[in-house]
Amino acid sequence: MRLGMVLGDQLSDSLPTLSALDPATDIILMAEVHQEASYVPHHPQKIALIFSAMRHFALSLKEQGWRVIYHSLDKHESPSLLASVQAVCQQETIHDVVVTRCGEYRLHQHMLSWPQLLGLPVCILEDSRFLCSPAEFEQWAQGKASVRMEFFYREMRRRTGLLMEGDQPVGGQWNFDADNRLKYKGQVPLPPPYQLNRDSIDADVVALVADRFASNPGSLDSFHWATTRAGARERLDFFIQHCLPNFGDYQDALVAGEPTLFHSLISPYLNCGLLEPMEVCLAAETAWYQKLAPLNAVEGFIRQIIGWREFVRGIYWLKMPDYADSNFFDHQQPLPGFFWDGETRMRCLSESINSALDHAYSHHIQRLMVIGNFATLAGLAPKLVEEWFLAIYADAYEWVELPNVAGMGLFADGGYLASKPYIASGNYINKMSDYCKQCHYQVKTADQSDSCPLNSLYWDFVARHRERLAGNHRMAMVYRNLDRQDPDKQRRIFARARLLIESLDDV
Ligand code: FAD
Ligand code: DLZ
Repeated sequence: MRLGMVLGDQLSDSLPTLSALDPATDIILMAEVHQEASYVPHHPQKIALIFSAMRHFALSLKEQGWRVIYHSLDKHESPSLLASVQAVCQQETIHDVVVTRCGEYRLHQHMLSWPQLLGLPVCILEDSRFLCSPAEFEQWAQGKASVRMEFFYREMRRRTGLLMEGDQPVGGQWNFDADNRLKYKGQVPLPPPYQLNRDSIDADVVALVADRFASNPGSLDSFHWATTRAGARERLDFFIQHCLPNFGDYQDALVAGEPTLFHSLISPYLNCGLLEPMEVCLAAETAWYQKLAPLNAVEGFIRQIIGWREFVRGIYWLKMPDYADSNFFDHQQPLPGFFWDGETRMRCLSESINSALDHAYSHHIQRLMVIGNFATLAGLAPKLVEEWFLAIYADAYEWVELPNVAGMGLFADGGYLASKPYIASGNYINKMSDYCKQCHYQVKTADQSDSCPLNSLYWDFVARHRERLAGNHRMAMVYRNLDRQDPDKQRRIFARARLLIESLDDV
């Protein structure tokens, strides 16, 4: 008989492993294992989501007639996925093992050694739940010194037919991003609160995680993730009805006390398999055809999924393992303690990091223009920032986290993914949010002892990295502005930046 291993982020009925096997003769193995639960200090909500979703998925496979062996951490403690497979192979007559290509390089490499370690053939199937395979991406990227999402995205629009009229984009434009930059000032009501029903599987898992991962960073109190396919689909439907119409306009907005705004909160479900990219995009496209949401919202949303999501995955598999060592600016600063406890007087960071600690979620602009921006300007070591992002978000798996953090957030890859660093002074945060008016620091100055740290760090960063960045034509204006600064003021700005960098824990 054949043994199919289903991982915690492979919870899809369409998984190639399931299509390759026969419920009448073959076995499925799923295992909660110490190694996967602890290779970074995952947020307890992330572990609870994955374990509970795994248990629900195992149940649904059994209902469909599969024989499922399930190793739960409380009843059958297993150190690793391999150890779980070995345990089953000792009890059953297994002729070969079938897996779908996993999401992370470290595990993929390990699985390549499984045939030798198990003494059995191991068949690794391509993951058909993505719209572009690593081989197809490699072919597209071939010969390009750097890659740009926009051109990849157009290919994906043509390939999927989403929002297309023949070979042209509907509305005559591929990208409506320029329309999607409004500050939110209550122009439209926020979505209503979203309620989730919990069952005894969720309760058991939450108790287990509270007990076993008590010292991991982040709170379990507001565990708010759906753990079934039906729950994830309900969340998608809620988004389409209540959030999508305003998703585009306020996509980049930041509002104190409102960590989710009009965002979908579906990335954890897409990434663990409870939702599939095409069904999500079709739901959004249908809303446009039915005139329930405007084109700037629907195009913007679909672009995130068939564009950014597939694009970063392509980069990950193309560039690993070297990508994980990227450090273009040679940044070495340790992570300030407030990344783990949220205690900082910078309102923008406090809002974004506390959202992550409380909910295992922050939205894109919080991740990019607040946390990533600060990490870049303050010179934090990419490896430490990457580990934090991988640990803290419910949607974080290295294939999607690493290119977003190293490539988009930190420009650590020197511009392979992004054409310039995503950096900004407090002015940008003030333009897009209501954070600054409630902040301890003054956003209008850069050289005073109470000036917004982003302002001082911004100018210090661009000056410090002139050699690396001045040749980038998209940075030309920034360097012109730097060179126009009053020299005395500039000295004070740099002095303040140095003080800040020496005491990052205290900002
Ligand atoms: P929405 O804003 O509603 O967007 C819809 C969907 O588009 C998301 O659910 C997601 O699947 C997809 N999407 C949007 N942007 C991206 C992107 N840049 N890359 C991949 N998919 C995208 N996303 C993750 O899924 N896991 C991560 O670990 C992760 N780490 C990030 C780290 C940094 C520094 C940055 C800048 C971005 C990161 N992202 C990550 C991308 C993005 O921030 C999240 O996908 C998004 O915030 C998830 O919330 P949402 O479902 O409400 O998204
Ligand atoms: C993230 C995660 C966690 C926390 N625990 C498990 C687990 O116990 N068993 C499992 O099969 N998968 C888990 N996962 C997801 C894996 O880490 C993921 O499959 C790999 O990182 C590859 O993407």
